[in-house]
Amino acid sequence: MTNTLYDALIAPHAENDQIFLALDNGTCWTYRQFVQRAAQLAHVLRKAGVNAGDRLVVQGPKTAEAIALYGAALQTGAIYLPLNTAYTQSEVRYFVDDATPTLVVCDPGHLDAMTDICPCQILTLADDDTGSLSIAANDQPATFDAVDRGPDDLAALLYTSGTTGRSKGAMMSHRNLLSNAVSLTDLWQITDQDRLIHALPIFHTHGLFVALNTSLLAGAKVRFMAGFDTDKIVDELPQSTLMMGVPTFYTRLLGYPRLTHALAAKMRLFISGSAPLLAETHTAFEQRTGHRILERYGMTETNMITSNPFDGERIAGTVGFALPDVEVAITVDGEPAGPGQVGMIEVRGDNVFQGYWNMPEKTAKELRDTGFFITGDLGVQTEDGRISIVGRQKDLIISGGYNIYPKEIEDVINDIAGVLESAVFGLPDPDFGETVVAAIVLTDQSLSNDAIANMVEPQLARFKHPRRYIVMDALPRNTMGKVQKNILRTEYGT
Ligand code: MLC
Ligand code: AMP
Repeated sequence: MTNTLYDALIAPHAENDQIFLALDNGTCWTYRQFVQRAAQLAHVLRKAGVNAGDRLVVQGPKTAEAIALYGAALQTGAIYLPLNTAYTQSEVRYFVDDATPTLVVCDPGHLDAMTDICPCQILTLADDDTGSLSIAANDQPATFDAVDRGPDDLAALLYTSGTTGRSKGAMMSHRNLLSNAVSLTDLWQITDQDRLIHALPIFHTHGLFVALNTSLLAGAKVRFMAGFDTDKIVDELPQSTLMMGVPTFYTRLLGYPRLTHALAAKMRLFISGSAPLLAETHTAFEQRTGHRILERYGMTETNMITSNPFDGERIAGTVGFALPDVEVAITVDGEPAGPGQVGMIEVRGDNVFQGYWNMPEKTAKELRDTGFFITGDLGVQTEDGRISIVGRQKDLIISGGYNIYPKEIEDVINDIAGVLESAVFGLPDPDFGETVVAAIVLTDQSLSNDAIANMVEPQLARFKHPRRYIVMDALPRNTMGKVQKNILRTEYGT
């Protein structure tokens, strides 16, 4: 039997007694314990009827047990589908309806809400490991024969919102995930001597695949934190060698007086991605710590695409070069752009996903027959291949590393009686990079901003909530009738 990801990431650690996860409460899991726990959980999944190709939805706490559950999903051949813990019931309903999972695992506090919307079986995962999944696993055998899965079989389904408002499930194969983990581990020279500060959520590509698949491949130690806490990160820096974060991590660390060269002396690499890192953050961080942050660029559908070099020059404001096994093309109207010419960033390689779940038309629009995926990001490339992202063709806000699609919020606002139309856009924010603002035109002038917020907020995760509503007589439009969000951004951006 072979199982591409299990064989590469998990099986080699069956007798490894080095520390894998160092937890907030001071306890640790060795690699061997992790492998055994994953096997126990795999038995529970199988008893719950989870077979190869079935979807396993997980919306739960960030714990070591949750990582073992990811390992268990790989072993059973299930397609792992993690969900942001901030999603509301109505958001989760869409994912469950679309993915038709065999099993849902959720926090015990969400069990009632989940029962209302899930026709399938539900088990719970608690932050103190007292959920029904954990209890059922305790008396299971500590070995499990991994199910046969090849490189082209699906390992994960990650939902990513779209410009049309409906989220799309990006189908990731074993090959997609493994090829990227191998490239990154090699490029960033991650080894079993590393200790990674892990403060990212584990329901996105960055915290789950970039951080954990590379650590598993290298046998690195992971300081696994339940969330981002500046104090705790500063405490961990002297014992650690590696950190991966979104730009907000770095701006928050810069606001901290204890951050000095001496504190980060043992660190060998700080990596940033998921959102643009301002050149001023890059410079200020180097002045304070002596480290040049390595910025890389990626996407849910493609895993990581480019990276600044580990050994060569890391240039602020650029995202570096295509990874060794990834092709990047910059195109204008589908034709190659010249050096220095702005165009669409397109990507091809083993890293590129298998298409959108149940959405062949959407897949065909974004994934060319040639294998190139159209990212929606605009970039330029120098003659020697260094890439800079200069904008986005897609209407997208990135707040603290979370993608927010304005259309999804506009749809909710426009459904409110008394609202004629709305335009949601991003304004610069010192903490999150961008913040969400909604311009609205009313038909009922008595409708207050608070009343609108009260109707919008239960339907959307907190990070998507507009932080400001601006009532206008009319939205600015061009001669074609298209709303000009650039005018709104300029007018309200100061
Ligand atoms: C939290 N809040 C946010 C927010 N995160 N609002 C907008 N944008 C965000 N990103 C809300 C909280 O609910 C809270 O609401 C308020 O803002 C302040 O919260 P906080 O305590 O300051 O936030 P915190 O919990 O510290 O979280 C901030 C953060 C977190 C930056 C640590 O957002 C985070 O971990 N972001 C990383 C996202 C990520 O992993 N992205 C990778 C996607 S993969 P209230 O009610 O208190 O006002 C990808 C591909 C690639 O993009 O290339 O990697
Ligand atoms: P997601 O769909 O959540 O995976 O987010 C992917 C998007 O994040 C990309 O299409 C880019 O727009 C953005 N992104 C990721 N990394 C970077 C980066 N280093 N600089 C600028 N934008 C980035």
